[in-house]
Amino acid sequence: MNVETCFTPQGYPLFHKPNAIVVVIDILRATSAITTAFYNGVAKMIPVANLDDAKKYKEQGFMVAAERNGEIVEGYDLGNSPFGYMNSKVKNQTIVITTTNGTQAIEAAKIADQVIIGSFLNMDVITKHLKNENKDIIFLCAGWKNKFNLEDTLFAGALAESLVLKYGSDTVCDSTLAAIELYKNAKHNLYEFLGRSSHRNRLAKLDLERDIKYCLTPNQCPVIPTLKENFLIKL
Ligand code: 3SL
Repeated sequence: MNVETCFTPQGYPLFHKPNAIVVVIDILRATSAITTAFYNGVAKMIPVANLDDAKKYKEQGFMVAAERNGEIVEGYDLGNSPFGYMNSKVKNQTIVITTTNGTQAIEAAKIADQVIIGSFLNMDVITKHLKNENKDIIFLCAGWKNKFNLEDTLFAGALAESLVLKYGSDTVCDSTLAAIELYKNAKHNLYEFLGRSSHRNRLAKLDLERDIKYCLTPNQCPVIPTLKENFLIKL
């Protein structure tokens, strides 16, 4: 098992290996919101990278979640808060989703054999799945507008640490080693560690501290969303 970490969607082509499992990571908040959605009974999600495609789905009558720069895009049904999915209205629905970075990362990974959605909320089930599959792994961090971010890297480090500690690994690339070291420094208080990070502050200004705390709490939603063709479904 070879464990690599790619810090931005744009970098993904450098890492792509057809048979590897790609774990898409956007802790604040897209992959946390998607994980929460499936845990609360959403049947299917259709991730789209741009607002034009989201608009077409909206015109066809789909329920659409649209977020840009942390805020719900006017005219859409949901934004990107996990709490928006803790509602019986979403049960058994197919929901289209577009977000600033998370859905760009999913789009970049679409060419892989297996794409799964990772967050602290489903950390242990993801770790077990990766172990059982025993394939090469690429952690694909959504980052922020194709730049590095701290929270996605911390989660890549958390997963890598638990895989390597529990099960060993053949190769770990330098970016994964860096992610593990960061996580070791942060794990005692992730929220505090992220205190000066850009996206935590961006969301705090939007009064979304509650979302941040929730997204950093492990194992609240033991489900694995996975991409099948253009849909996300529960594995
Ligand atoms: O970048 C994204 O895709 C979003 O997760 C950003 S936000 O947390 O909704 O602001």
